[in-house]
Amino acid sequence: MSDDYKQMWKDLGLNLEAHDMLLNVLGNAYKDIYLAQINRPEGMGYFDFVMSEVHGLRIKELIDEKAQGRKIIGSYCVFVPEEIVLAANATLVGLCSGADFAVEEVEKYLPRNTCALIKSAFGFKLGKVCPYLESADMVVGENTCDGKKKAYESLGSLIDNLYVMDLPQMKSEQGKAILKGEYYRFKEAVEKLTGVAITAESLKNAIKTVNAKRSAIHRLSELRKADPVPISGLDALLANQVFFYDNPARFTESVNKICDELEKRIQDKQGAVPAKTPRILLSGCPMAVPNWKLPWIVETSGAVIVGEESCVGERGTRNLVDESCDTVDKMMGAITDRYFKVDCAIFTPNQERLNHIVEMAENYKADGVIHYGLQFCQPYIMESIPVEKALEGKNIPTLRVETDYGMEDAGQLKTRVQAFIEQLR
Ligand code: BJ8
Repeated sequence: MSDDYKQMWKDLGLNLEAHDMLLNVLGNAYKDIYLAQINRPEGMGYFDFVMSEVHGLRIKELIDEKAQGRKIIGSYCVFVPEEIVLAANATLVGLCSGADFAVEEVEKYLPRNTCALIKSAFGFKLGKVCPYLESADMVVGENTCDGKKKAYESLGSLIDNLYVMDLPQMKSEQGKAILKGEYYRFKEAVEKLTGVAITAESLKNAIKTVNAKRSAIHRLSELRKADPVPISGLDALLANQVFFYDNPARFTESVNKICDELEKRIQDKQGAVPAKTPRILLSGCPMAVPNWKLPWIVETSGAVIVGEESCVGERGTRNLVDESCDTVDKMMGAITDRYFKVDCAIFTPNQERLNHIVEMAENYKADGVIHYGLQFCQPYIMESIPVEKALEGKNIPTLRVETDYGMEDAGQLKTRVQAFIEQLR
């Protein structure tokens, strides 16, 4: 690592020793899992570069933006509208992380039976290892599951710029009104932070930018319906993960470039794996970098992942904001309409999600579904039972998996996944 980067991390207040440790873990996992793959599209070179510079060049870009007066806003949930952030001339970055860190310290703040995603957010703060978090001028927490909701009360004592967004729990008209009210409150907070008043023009442009980013991901997803599938699930997941912190325009361009290549691969019947390889749909909790454990197990056990029903995947990216509105109020309404369709398991009842999983399994021609629940995640683990029933009703085999970020259960998981794949053949 260059001395410039070291100085930059030091200026951000990172613990350099702990941060080096984290980068080593990340680099080794990437090498073992990603660079070990064969038949990768050439366009994935861009994502290899992004990952090698994830705490380097991208952070430097953010610091340069800050020097020019632009604000950085961090978020832990796909309910935080990037459109509003961009329209106020700020940058949104995802903060969820997929690795355990500073576990002992974390357990001074949170009970042991808290999901790994929440613990990891605390670990990255307490260990002082996340340059995204440390460069954020505002961090948005959202009242989704009980774990996050209560955790933000403690996180507020560690982060002085925490903003909490309330969210409804039911998909009713009142629920939508709550969300809309919260989006207006957020708009005001962002305008106050940046000193920039959002106009119809800036909001329209922001909607177009985010729609373009989501459309590129939709295009990528569409191409995964082919057999042989032209890209591995691991690579597609990586694109979905990078979605949260790359520059939006550059990300869109890079994903579209890969799609051009994948279209050519499909014409040539060239796959990331041979035709007729068992196809898996993953469904459940989000997988943040570097949480690649389950996809890696699946794809080294003779199957390929063809879709993710996840917030780091189709649940987070499907649906665009209507671009035809011409006033800020109408656009705020269109933004609310789009986000209100996100079928997170915190909603009750949540039939929409069950329908969407069945629909995805059919559309992506999945031979089976693996439902992934993070240990202690009540909403998704409870919902995994109705999910399994809905899929059983359509004769789609399902495997329910509960795990965390540790590797202790990798062997046992692999045995279960292999047996499931065997049953699909
Ligand atoms: S919209 S899925 S990103 S809340 S895994 S912290 S649910 S106990 S992450 Fe999420 Fe927004 Fe919903 Fe999506 Fe709680 Fe479960 Fe932990 Fe979770």
